[in-house]
Amino acid sequence: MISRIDLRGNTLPEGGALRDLLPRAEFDVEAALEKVRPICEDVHHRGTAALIEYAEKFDGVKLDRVRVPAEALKEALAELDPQVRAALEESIRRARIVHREQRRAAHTTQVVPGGTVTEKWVPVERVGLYAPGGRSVYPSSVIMNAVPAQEAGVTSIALASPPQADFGGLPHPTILAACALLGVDEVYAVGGAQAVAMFAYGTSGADGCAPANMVTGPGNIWVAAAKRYFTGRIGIDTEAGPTEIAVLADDTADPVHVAADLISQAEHDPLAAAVLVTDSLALAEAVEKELEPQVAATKHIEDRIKPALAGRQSAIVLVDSLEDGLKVVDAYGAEHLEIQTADAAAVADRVRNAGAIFVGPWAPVSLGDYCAGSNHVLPTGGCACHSSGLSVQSFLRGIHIVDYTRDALAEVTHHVVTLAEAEDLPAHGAALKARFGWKVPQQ
Ligand code: HSO
Ligand code: ZN
Repeated sequence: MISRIDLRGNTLPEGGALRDLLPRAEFDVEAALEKVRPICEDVHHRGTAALIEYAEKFDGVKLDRVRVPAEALKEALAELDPQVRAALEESIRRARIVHREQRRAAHTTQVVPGGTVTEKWVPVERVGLYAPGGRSVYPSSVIMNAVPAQEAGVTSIALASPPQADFGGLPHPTILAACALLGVDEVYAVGGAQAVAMFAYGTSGADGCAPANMVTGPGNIWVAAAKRYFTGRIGIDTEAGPTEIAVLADDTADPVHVAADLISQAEHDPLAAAVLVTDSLALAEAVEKELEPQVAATKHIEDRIKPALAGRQSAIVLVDSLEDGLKVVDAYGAEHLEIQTADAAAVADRVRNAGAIFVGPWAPVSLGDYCAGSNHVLPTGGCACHSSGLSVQSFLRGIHIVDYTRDALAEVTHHVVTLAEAEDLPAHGAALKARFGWKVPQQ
């Protein structure tokens, strides 16, 4: 069901070669780009009329408007199962606790007497959130996108989600209910690349959507391609690829837990990656054995879990020591990394590359997916080596405010003029000299 990569008895390959041992599944955003380009440009030129046509073509729904009326949000909340409502509220409450603490106050640094640089943090003005429909109707992802934006102070937040034929052309009711709980009341029944285009360009008319400065939220390959298409024009979160879990475990780990956690993320997608890295052959064998009955007992067996576990993106990697295990997981840079070892906190402390780290036996990835308080929008595909998950910081811009007195400027002018001349940019130096009678002030 899952392949083994035995690295024992060998010196580990370095960096890139080590990473290549665990290739990610093919997720060709570049190829999808060609297909989304005309869709995005069509939305640019024809606005809502194009959105309505694509709803019919891709979602099989005839719409006469794309903006979801306020009553539909209220109704979805009224009809939400009370237990689901309670769980969503708890998820929101915990996410708010964590994200509120990420806010940053302005900070002023005195560089020299009379010379200060202040960094102030300003929220993005308008954000478009995307929530997928189809196989991945995740109200939890609406929470994970909306809460950091709201806690950052973004005042204008809109959400787009595909119209569903089964729900009268509205987005899925749990998505609408989650919006109502979060206080997101501007919602559009628009899916795929066309939703990203709607946010990027804006649309006009009574049913129009104002352009957004940033678009975040998970989506399929078309959404990822549209985000790439608009990179540079609007802000985006990191491109979301298939979900992945890595577990670094020793012989103290419980194979039942490890198998359950690997399956939990394989459940998302046939391209999902589940990787166990261990120095214990006994654990590897026990997990292999445990996977069979657990997979057989779950729901999405044939369409997602089996292909995900059997794919070359998933494996059990045997290493000589935890030390080597740390090298492997650092080279891999998993979206989610569980540490299931003795003294797990100390091992977790040594990890450098992971989207989020889950420590010990009582912090499974599924907790983080819903109710840990942490964010579940995390870098995939090895992007954890250079990027972070979604946070309040994602929706803030740090602006430097430079404030110097005459004396403070005079004192440093000779250095500025020297550097300007060294770069053959004399007008740069002149801008300072103009303030001192076209001379460099004496030191
Ligand atoms: N594990 C997914 C998020 C998710 N899980 C949503 C359940 N619902 C990517 O981090
Ligand atoms: Zn998940």
